[in-house]
Amino acid sequence: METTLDVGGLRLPAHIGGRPSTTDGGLLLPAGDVGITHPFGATGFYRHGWTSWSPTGWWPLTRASWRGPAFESPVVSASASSEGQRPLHSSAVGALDGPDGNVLLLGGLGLGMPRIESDDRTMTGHSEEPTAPWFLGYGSEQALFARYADLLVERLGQRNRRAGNVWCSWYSYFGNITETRIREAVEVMRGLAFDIVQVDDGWQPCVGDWHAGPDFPSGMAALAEHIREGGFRPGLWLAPFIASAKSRLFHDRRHLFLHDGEGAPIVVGHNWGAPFYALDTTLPETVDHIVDVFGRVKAWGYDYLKLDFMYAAAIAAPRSQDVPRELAFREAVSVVRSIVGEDTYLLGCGVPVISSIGLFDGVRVGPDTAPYWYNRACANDYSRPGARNAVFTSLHRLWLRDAFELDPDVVYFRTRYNLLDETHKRYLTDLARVCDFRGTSDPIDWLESDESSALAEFLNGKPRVTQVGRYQFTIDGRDVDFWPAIDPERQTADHDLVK
Ligand code: 9PG
Repeated sequence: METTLDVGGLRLPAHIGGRPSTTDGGLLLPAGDVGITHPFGATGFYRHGWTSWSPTGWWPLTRASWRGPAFESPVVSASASSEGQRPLHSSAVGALDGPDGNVLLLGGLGLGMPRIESDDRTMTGHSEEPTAPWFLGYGSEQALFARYADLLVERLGQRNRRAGNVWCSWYSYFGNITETRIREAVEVMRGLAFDIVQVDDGWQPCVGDWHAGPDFPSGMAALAEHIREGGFRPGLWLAPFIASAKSRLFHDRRHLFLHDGEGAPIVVGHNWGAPFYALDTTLPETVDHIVDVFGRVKAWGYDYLKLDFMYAAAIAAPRSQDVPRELAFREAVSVVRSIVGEDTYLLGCGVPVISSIGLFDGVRVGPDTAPYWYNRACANDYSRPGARNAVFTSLHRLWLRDAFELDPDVVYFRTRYNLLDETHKRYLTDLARVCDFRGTSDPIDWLESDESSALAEFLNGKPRVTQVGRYQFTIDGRDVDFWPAIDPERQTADHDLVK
């Protein structure tokens, strides 16, 4: 129906699916397409990426280059190209900057892949499965995003386990881990305030084949035991819903994978020197496989699991059961939860973020950090590894803090093998304080003594954080401004971050 919406003192001409109702902070609009005419012109647009790694943040509507990860284009919308998207689009929630400091927020409240688009005159909402209402509000940014998060939590649930301080192997050793390296890392960490020692990618012979590889001759249970003896809880990385073209699983059980209409398995990404594929998690035989894998992992004694590349279970594809794709993803994660139990901490990585609410204890809310600020070869691609990209997207997802723990990815104290300068490192550690989630990959024996003291202080700190502006905080009374790290004008120039 055509109508005029009264929201937060604005009167907005709109086309909506039925009668709106009022709720705290704004309006609920019934399921169905939404089209709103706004008076703000070419203002700032808040864009939310579908997955952990997808670019998320405020962006001028006039700015052309906004690249998402390649997999997001066919996944989120068949029509969007991966570069120079017009109009700007967003997953689940979008917002526009008003001239008086308030924002206009439109957010989907369900799992049907809600999508927002905006240009200088309109903001529209569309879902693949139009089953849930929308929240629309005009008001203070922090209050409105918090209200939207509450509405999501009411519908999808909430987890409130704490991970504690995490050491993870990825950002120092990458895929080159061995049993010996992890054991040595544990030895030098003894007595430090880490809670979790998490073994990342590289322990398995191949992505898809979840058993100990040749560099882990004592097996994964023995390693978990060693980590526990060191005084830490053992954590493990898996990408349980994908398999590399090189894996035994893909070779032997190809019928478990998502296929296109012609029967060809769908490539959902390239990594580890080969394409990789996604399991059809709606097949009973796949469920049996997932139950097997996690039964084994639990028996090994890992109680913190970093589950990666999880978007694969939610890609657009024909499935053996015709379930909405984000629901298929949630059901598959629920199978994992039913096997590992409530006491296992599940960290979602590469997850569809909004549909992870209520399932994961913690969620990676940005792309990978790296021991460099950003990669000039792909400066406009905010989904790529790089400290700048991680700060940018994670900082724009703080409003999700009541839904799950926010993992902004690791910080660095080392100077060894590190191109980050002190300012860059400080942005990461301050981001971790703001998110209240502390992780690093620095092997303790790589640190100079002042660096290990700084790490110890970071791990033991309980800073008081107050947000005073979109990018401004006080941390234990110290003013912290992330704007220089965010400002798009400073990022793509032919020089590094202006300090
Ligand atoms: C292990 C890593 C680490 C890291 C994760 C994830 O698009 N990509 O090809 C892509 C590759 C790797 C990646 C993210 C995206 O990193 O975020 O912490 O666990 O896997 O392989």
